[in-house]
Amino acid sequence: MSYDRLTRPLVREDGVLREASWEEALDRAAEGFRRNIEAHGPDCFAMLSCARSTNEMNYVGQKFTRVVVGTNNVDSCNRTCHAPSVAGLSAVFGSGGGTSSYQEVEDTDVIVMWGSAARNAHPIFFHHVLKGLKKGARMFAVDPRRTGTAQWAHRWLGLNVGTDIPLAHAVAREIIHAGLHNRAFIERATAGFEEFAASVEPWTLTVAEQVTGVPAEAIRELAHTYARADRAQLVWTLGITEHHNATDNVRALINLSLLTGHVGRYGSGLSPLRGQNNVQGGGDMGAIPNRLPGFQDILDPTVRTRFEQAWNIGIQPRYGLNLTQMLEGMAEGEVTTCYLIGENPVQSEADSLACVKRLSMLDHLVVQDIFLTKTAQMADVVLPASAAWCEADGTFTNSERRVQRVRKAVEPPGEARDDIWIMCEIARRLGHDWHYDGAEEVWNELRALSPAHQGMSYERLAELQGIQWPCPSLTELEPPYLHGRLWTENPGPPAPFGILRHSPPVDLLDEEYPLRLTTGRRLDSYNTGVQSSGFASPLRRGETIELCPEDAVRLGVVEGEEVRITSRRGSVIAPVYIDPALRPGLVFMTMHFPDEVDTNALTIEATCPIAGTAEFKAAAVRVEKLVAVS
Ligand SMILES: Nc1nc2c(c(=O)[nH]1)N[C@H]1C(S)=C(S)[C@@H](COP(=O)(O)OP(=O)(O)OC[C@H]3O[C@@H](n4cnc5c(=O)[nH]c(N)nc54)[C@H](O)[C@@H]3O)O[C@H]1N2
Ligand SMILES: Nc1nc2c(c(=O)[nH]1)N[C@H]1C(S)=C(S)[C@@H](COP(=O)(O)OP(=O)(O)OC[C@H]3O[C@@H](n4cnc5c(=O)[nH]c(N)nc54)[C@H](O)[C@@H]3O)O[C@H]1N2
Ligand SMILES: [Mo]
Repeated sequence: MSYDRLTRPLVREDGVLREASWEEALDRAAEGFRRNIEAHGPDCFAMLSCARSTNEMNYVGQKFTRVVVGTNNVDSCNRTCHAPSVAGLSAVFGSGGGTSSYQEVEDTDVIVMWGSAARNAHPIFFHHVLKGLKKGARMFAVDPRRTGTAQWAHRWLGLNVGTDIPLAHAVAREIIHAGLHNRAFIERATAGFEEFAASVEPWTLTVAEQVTGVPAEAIRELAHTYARADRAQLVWTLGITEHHNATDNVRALINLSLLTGHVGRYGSGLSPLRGQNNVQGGGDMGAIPNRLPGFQDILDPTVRTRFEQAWNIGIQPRYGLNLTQMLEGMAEGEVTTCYLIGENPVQSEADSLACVKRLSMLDHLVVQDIFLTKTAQMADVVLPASAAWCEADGTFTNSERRVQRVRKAVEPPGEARDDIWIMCEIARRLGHDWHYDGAEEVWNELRALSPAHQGMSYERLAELQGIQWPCPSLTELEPPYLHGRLWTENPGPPAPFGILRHSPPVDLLDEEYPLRLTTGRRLDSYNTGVQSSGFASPLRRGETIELCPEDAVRLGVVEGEEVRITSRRGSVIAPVYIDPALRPGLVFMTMHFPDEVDTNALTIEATCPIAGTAEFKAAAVRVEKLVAVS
């Protein structure tokens, strides 16, 4: 199916959505928020802010939450993907950003792609990878599937799903035993090495081979090549972060960089490639429950005071609810109203049936989107927005922390309006008379409050075609990589090694559910398909249940045959696709076609306790041949 753009506001009447004027829809949206906040206090409100929209929109979104409502309950889809990367990097280095620039992957000796299908999911970055390979870099791919990315690698390490910590520990142990760790760097810039070395000691190559399924020789090669390289880039994405112990996974990879000193220098670093075009920026702008704009900690009283003075309000000195906690709050009746901007949780959350139940418990749901998504269909008020990437002015921030301008090129369809305009109209109805004369005014307000963005005027962003943060000065530029301090005489606070335990996927395999389902992406489609389902292409084959040839034979199924796949939470039917990139026991599905096949009816809502991210990458399932009814 394909979606049509939303062109008029909608309000629910007698159980159905009908068209309404902007006046009526905005009044209804504001009135519902007011009713709930008056009855239950500000913490009954939750906002999901759009990682597809601009920095300026996200700044206004979090300001709406903190100033108009008075809560820190604001989050976005960052929770479903890279919140663990941000948590892990912040814990070690004090900053949640990827440490390197894209260019550096062209000027490095070793590239490790760990749990990342970058060829499909990050084609611009992968273009830089290809240039690096052409210049002689060696590449390793660590992925349960021999993906298109892995096909470019010199070595593919096909590990069992959820065994990344054992693999990283074995790499670390091998580096230490071979004496290849960087003693000077460890001594100067890190903390906790002795304890770390002791903690990885049980992970011999032999033990790791048994647990991970990766041949000892391949683990040894990765360890020696990474440690001996002059410069090395460690790149990871959701294969690492969509697990119940995801922040530990991230820390396990960071440990390898601390052991070898592959961080804080040009060509050596850590790159979690962010998913949606502006999910990095959304977090930087404070559209997360624990940070104010400029990624400044809400618990820091000096930071809070600066914002309280600028905004003329009090800010709660505690973290708000993240997306996972918001959904739990709905189930418990504590979150009763939600302003949902450019997110489709009904189809993107793990265990989608549970998510629908929770959203339906809300007293008042406002959805602001460019399409009438399945989530919007549940709303009391639907507000038609402009598409930020071509119908609005502002900035986006990519995975290398580069802020770039986007410009309005076309008018939004029908009565659709700019995200910021809509929020300001609701704010006005709730007693806050905000006027922004365009996105630049919002941006300049942010710059005055965020040291990392201070030097980025629109003029300079245009002139330099984008600037990476931190950029505190209007005339100077910082190096393209972070944490150069680690290589100086005064390295600052030491970067701690993480002491981590292996914890296998929560959804256990047994006789009833003997196969491991992992989910992810294809090049030709986007997330829940809302924005990519409307085109026809020979590339597109809709949802499939991907099996390796051996499993297909064992199950007696052939390509194209419809089969049933069942987990402990749900069951769906889709055709088989046979893919030799998979290993026996592993099944792969996308999340792109939920209107036809709801993959997230199968996934488990086991979440990382630190970051709140769900284990989308590991469900236990069985696949069954359908019995013909005669
Ligand atoms: N074409 C396209 N591009 C996209 C998107 C899209 O939908 N379509 N979505 C965007 C978004 S929001 C995001 S977050 C990114 C995601 O980008 P990626 O993270 O690169 O994509 P995924 O396919 O979700 O998963 C990455 C890999 O993790 C592997 N994996 C699964 N389990 C494990 C494990 O236990 N360990 C390891 N090491 N690997 C494992 C999978 O086999 C898969 O190849 O892509 C962005 N770009
Ligand atoms: N099984 C499984 N599930 C997953 C994942 C997985 O790997 N496997 N990955 C997870 C990940 S990484 C992510 S990021 C989530 C994605 O989850 P969602 O963000 O919920 O899904 P999207 O399809 O990206 O929806 C984005 C919405 O933003 C709207 N939109 C686009 N531009 C604008 C704009 O300018 N303004 C407004 N107001 N709206 C706009 C689109 O119409 C769309 O409805 O899914 C998660 N779910
Ligand atoms: Mo994502």
